[in-house]
Amino acid sequence: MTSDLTQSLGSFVRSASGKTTTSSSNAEFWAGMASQIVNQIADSWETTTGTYQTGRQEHYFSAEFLMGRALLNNLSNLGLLEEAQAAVAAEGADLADVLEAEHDAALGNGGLGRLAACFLDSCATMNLPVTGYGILYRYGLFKQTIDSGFQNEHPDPWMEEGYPFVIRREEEARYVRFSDMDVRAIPYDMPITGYNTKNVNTLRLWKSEPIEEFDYDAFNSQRFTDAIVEREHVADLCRVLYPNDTTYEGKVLRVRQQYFFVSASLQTMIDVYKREHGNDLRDFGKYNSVQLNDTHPVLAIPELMRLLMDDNGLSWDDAWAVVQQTFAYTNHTVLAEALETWEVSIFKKLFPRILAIVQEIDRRFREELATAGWHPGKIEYMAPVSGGSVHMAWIACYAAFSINGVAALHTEIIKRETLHDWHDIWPEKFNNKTNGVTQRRWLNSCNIPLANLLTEELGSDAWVTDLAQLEQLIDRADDPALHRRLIEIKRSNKERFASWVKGRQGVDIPIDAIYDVQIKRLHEYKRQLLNGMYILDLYYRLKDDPSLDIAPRVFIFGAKAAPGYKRAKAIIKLINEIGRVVNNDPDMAGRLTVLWVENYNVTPAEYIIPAADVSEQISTAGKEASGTSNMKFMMNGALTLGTMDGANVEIHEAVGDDNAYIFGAREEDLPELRKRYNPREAYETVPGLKRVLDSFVNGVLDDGGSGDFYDLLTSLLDGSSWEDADVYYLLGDFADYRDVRDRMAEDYKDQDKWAKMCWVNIVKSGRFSSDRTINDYAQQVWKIEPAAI
Ligand code: C3B
Repeated sequence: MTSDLTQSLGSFVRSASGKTTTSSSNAEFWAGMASQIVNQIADSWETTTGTYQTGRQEHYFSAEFLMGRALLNNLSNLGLLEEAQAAVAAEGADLADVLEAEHDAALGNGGLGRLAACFLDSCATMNLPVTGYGILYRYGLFKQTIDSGFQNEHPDPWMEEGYPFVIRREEEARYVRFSDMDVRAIPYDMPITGYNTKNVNTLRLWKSEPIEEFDYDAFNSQRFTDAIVEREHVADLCRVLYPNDTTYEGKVLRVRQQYFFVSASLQTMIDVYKREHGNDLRDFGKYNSVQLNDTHPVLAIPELMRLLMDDNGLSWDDAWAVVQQTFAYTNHTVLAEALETWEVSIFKKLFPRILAIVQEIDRRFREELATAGWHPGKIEYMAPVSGGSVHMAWIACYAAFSINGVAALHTEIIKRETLHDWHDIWPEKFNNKTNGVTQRRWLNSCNIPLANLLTEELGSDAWVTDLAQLEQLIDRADDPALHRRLIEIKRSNKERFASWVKGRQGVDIPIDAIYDVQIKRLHEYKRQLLNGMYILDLYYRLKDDPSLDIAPRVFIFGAKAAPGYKRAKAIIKLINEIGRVVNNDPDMAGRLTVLWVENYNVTPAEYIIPAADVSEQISTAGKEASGTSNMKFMMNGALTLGTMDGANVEIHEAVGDDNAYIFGAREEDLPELRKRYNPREAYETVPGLKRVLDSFVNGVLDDGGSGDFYDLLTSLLDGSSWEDADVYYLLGDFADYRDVRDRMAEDYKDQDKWAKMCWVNIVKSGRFSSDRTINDYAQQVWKIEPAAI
């Protein structure tokens, strides 16, 4: 019997391509099948939306959703993989090639955006009434090329050729007003399927368009260019995702983007509320709550005040009560440069009414704290408006009923430092929600051989929706036959990755080697440079003593640097220079290989992670809020080489000392250590370190005459003053990192021991599923219940 998919695929593909299926390209097959999926889920989608709207709902506001590819994920969720394979084959094409034709939806920078995407997957799978709201950027995160070792950036017009997974909802457009322009906000809804459920949740992405198609007056009066320029201004709003991760730029366009999407989203929520529950908005917070993903959507707070008061007649006090019931805030970083503050003048220019509301929030805040007897200095520091700036995090902390960090250590640090004034006054608002990742994408779909093994061992695939089930398999850790299978699976994943790299970048890498991986945004605190320094040191050691018996190594990097982050770009060049030296030295052939994976993104991660043996999580302790790739590696059987930072602490706790490689200064010791710290002394005394650092400037590595490597060296040895020399403590941690990394590579030689450690990591990864995280949010913060259709 032919299935539904097989019967109709041909017509969907022909509709997409306007050609016979024989002459349709893989991209056209992709488009046809994507439409076919939307067609299949349309009824359930509408039902789900309707069902959610009658009860209490959660709304996830985020400027970023790093979705990656959608087709495979949807096929797998809907249980249609095999059918799809057969359907495509029946038309003479190959499903793997069709899937490979899809562009990543890279509407995010890094961890924060990918977390939002994992959360949506978990919410849909758990039938939770949660809707995501964001921006339909025309250009996603830039495409990276590496040319002579340098990063170059190129635009990413990800949906220019059509993208069937977003549906334009003309009838649900809203208006968003700025002082200098009014724009139409048009929602593009993306269906979010869950695993093995009929529910289909929604990600609503807003696009800006001019209110009038065209200004014919301007056109007719020969001001043709004016008419065009005006349209372009409006389109500019959603044109591009700001490519900064953990830093912000005080740019007018960015604050416009933020206001645009939160205003449109709140307007929809209010309209739905009125339709379902009547016109008295004082109960709005009974039916709705909003999670603010970092400070990017915090303008929602004054905007909801405005909508409730100006458009719906609520008093200040009633509106503020609603606001305080509605918003919860997640902090994602302790880095000072990430705390958004906007000049008052920008607010004055864009939306004076919002500024007036923020100033009134500020006035009342100051009054409340003064009445409670708090110190004037403290009040001034915490005030929403001070020093000519609006402090978005302070507005969030004041208005929100919940403030959370993203890993246990991170939450402790924000309570103690970043947000300690707030914790002094409102300790009950604070809670921790350790991040998680979806095992559907990050294990079940991307590592099929391992997924099959787990299902076989467990006797069912229950782990796909309940990852903690794997823990039952802990007593299998000592079985040598199981070790063999794990090793074989890892090897086959390495082959798959190597051939993908070969096809993409034209380079060959050895298969039988330790795959040692660091993939994440390029940032000084993440210390990719420390990783590079180790490689260079190992290279010199092998040159000194070619008889050194080490396991062959492939060092894999993937990272984008913010285009304006000069030092991060210098580090990319430096690592590529180390690669050039190592990869071109015949003595290193088959022993050391350095690979830079260009244009790192969600899809490359899906190839890299299953092939990895070592997960580099080496940030300076206290700086990485959580990390999430650490969790993905763990569930794919890679071992963590990490500092006691972010969620590494909890991974270490889950697997124990014997199954993780921890090194480096502890967060609680760093202040004392730093007082006595002299990087120049480390440079002189730590064996090998001088040789490594000297190569930055002695001609071994070539920065193309830019002086960038000299700057890197200076930042490590001298800084601009003794206080900021080597702020991220690379030289302080170098020796310990080298010892532990060497020991790890030694341990790899005992393959049974290694496989056993991998197994422990896999089966203990349950608590790092985003299902666990979302369950915690749903019960403790959002107070929502599953609503299966
Ligand atoms: C990141 C943090 O840097 C990571 O430690 C964390 O795991 C993720 O968020 C998710 O919580 N982060 C980011 O990607 N972008 C920011 N602007 C701030 C934090």
